[in-house]
Amino acid sequence: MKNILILGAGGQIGSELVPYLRGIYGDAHVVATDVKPNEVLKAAGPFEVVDALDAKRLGELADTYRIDAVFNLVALLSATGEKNPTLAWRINMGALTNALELGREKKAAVFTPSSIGAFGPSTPKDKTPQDTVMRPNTMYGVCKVSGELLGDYYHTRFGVDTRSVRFPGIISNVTLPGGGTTDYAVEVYYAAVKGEEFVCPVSEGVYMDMMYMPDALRSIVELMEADPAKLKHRNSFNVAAMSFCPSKLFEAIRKQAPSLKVRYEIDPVKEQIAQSWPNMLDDSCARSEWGWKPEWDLDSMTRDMLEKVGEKKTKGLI
Ligand code: VAH
Repeated sequence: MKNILILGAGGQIGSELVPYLRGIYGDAHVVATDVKPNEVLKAAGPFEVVDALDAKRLGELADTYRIDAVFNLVALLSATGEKNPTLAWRINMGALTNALELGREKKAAVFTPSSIGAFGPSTPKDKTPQDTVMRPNTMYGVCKVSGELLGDYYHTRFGVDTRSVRFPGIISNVTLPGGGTTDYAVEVYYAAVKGEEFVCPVSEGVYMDMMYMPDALRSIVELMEADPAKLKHRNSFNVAAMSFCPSKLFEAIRKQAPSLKVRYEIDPVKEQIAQSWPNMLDDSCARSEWGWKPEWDLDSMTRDMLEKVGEKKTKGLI
């Protein structure tokens, strides 16, 4: 990859993926785009305001910057998608279709994340296989399964180099996530640092796969740089790092921030979604086909999150 175009660069993943990629490939080789201005991303490299649904404008940018890889991060997340399913379908699938068409027309590789949200209540919950039943009951999940099928179609039908991972809930300390079922696992660190009571929207025993952002960023580059001859799968690889429920997370935080106070106010939409997702994925295919291996666990992530979010509080940023 020499010139990468990022769609949806201002979101939770994009705001950290852009600087991460610029550190590897060079600032001028990573073109960040988002539907709204972003001074932080613009300060360090090429940034364009563009709607990912505007195929014509995307084609012009791909020519201007001689793009050879497209990373599509545009998504209305699971809980938001249930509030406006038709909008979620239009945005999520419109952006992905444009990214895949760019890949076909410009002979560019295409990365777009799938999610544990692509699985549903009939999927085996423990050690969820790479290839298994996928009947999600959320619009987000329907978009993710459809996206996986489209990604494989563009590869087999048009030879586009499409690759993807099924991300767990991603924990990060730069940009807060918005509208996701796993957002609680990010928000609680802010409550712990600020000494505020945390109101948890999902029940204490519901397990979900989770991953720290540094592992997520590395998984994207390692997959995109992997030898294509070794890939038996493409869209999308199970990747896993840790699995926990709210009570396990709060226990880990209290080891370092003992005064954390929590109460539960169950959000029925988030609870239903969380209960429909797997407890822990089997990521053996990612490990064998391109060498995936997580580096962060719950305790090391918690130490780093409390330190980084604590620094934001010290600087008056939160
Ligand atoms: C969500 N954070 O909660 C996203 C993610 C696996 C969860 O897809 O919708």
